[in-house]
Amino acid sequence: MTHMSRTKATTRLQAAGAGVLAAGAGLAGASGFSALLNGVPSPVISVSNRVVDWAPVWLIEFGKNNFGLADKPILIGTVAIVVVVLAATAGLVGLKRPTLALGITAILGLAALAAAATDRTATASPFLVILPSMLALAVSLSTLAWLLAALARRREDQGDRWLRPHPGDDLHSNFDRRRFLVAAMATGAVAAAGGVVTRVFGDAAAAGSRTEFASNLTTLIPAEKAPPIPNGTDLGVRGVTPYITRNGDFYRIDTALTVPDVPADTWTLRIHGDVEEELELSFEDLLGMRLVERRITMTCVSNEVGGELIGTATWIGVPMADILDLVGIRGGADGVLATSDDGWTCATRVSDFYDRQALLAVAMNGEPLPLEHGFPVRVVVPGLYGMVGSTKWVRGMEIGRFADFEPYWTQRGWDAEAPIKTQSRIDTPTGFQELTPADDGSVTLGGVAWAQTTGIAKVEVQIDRGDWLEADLGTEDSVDTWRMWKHTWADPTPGSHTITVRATDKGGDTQTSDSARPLPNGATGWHTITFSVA
Ligand SMILES: Nc1nc2c(c(=O)[nH]1)N[C@H]1C(S)=C(S)[C@@H](COP(=O)(O)O)O[C@H]1N2
Ligand SMILES: [Mo]
Repeated sequence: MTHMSRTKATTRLQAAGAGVLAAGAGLAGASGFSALLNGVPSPVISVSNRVVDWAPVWLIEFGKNNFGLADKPILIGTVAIVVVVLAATAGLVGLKRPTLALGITAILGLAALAAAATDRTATASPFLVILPSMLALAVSLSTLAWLLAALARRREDQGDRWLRPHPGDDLHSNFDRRRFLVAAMATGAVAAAGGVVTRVFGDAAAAGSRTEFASNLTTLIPAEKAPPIPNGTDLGVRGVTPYITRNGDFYRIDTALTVPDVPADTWTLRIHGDVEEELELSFEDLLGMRLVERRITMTCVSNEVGGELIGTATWIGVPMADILDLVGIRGGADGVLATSDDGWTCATRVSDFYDRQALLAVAMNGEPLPLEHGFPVRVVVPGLYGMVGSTKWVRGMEIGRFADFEPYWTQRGWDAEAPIKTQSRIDTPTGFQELTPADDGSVTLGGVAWAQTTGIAKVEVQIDRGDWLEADLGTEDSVDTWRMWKHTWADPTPGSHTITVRATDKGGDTQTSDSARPLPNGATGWHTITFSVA
């Protein structure tokens, strides 16, 4: 490489770096600023929220099923990478055409501003909501202009120098290298300061509120306690999910990229529409009502056959029936459109809230609701997939005609009504696992089956396409929870095998073997595992 081309390459790198630095300072500054405000997402989050709302259904399903809890960081990371690439490009373009570079930056900034202005998760006033992206725009434009100017000065000088017989001994170019360095360091400092402020002030106010409620929770005695879990409910087979899912292991599905921050003392639930009397409940009001405790298995409509988007918890809350009785539903109204703090919506039939004994829940497994699971208050409806009933961070309920509502997922092609389908899952063995027979030569196969609000009557397994064999069932705790099953294969032959499972509910319906994808109302088909015996 010649001296000149090496200098050119360095200059290009510096220009790209200048673009990234300027964007980084703008976005980090904006994120620090939004951390200081309530209900104002940072520009990167607002843009990511737009991606979530506009993404095609297949992509969202792919994310939920393949990345699980990591889908959110992966999305935000992807948005960040795109920003870095665009910002580096703007910097490079700026070497020759600074005005164009500033134009590109301005367009990106305005796009972020538009995303912020239309962000459904923002709860602050529209003016406050666009402040961080305006700051991002101002900071990245000014720092980019500064950095490019410093680079341009250097280039001119170096251009002169290349014409000289002895390059390198130019005091002037050393001075300007320093000038660029100073500008770059100042920009970097703005970015770092934004990062620190985000770190220090970005914590959810709800976290403190949750800790406070946790210490009062022990004094909260439900009027109606759940009966103890009967002996034999959990069969204790190794490798099978525990009967009660720990909060930390409970699947999480929602459109929230940052968990809505709702301290209990600011929470209210407004119930309006076709009601005798409009009502606004505070958290204290809710705790003053009749609390009941129930074990309920929740399931996501996106759960694939054999999937893990399902879990069982003990919930404490106020029966939705009591709430609806309190407001008095006017004749003709048969639906409730619930809205969450982050603007997600969900429609449920009034009859489902009554018949399925839905709860407005405040506690999950003896703790306040975890922030990701809806703190301080969420709905839980037994027997309905989460998207059509179990609103987290619930803030509003509009009573009206079910057929008139167009909630979030219905707008995206999912069914308005989605009762949970009877399903069964093999937990042990896992795919291609090699099982070692016990001392008596047997191997134990096991898993869970569910048919919420109906109950499981029978689970059968089929080994290597042989006869269907009835599995042993755990004791039934409640029809609203899953039921454990196991099958002991007394004399397995060494080598490769398959096992298939199917359940029959108490209505006499056996799971269909037809396989269907989750869209639009839940997956069907039998779970099959290939494994081997040692
Ligand atoms: N506010 C809000 N509530 C929501 C959702 C959401 O995206 N936003 N997703 C629903 C879906 S699709 C499911 S399956 C359940 C999941 O509840 P969990 O995350 O506590 O398991 O929440 C439901 N409630
Ligand atoms: Mo879901």
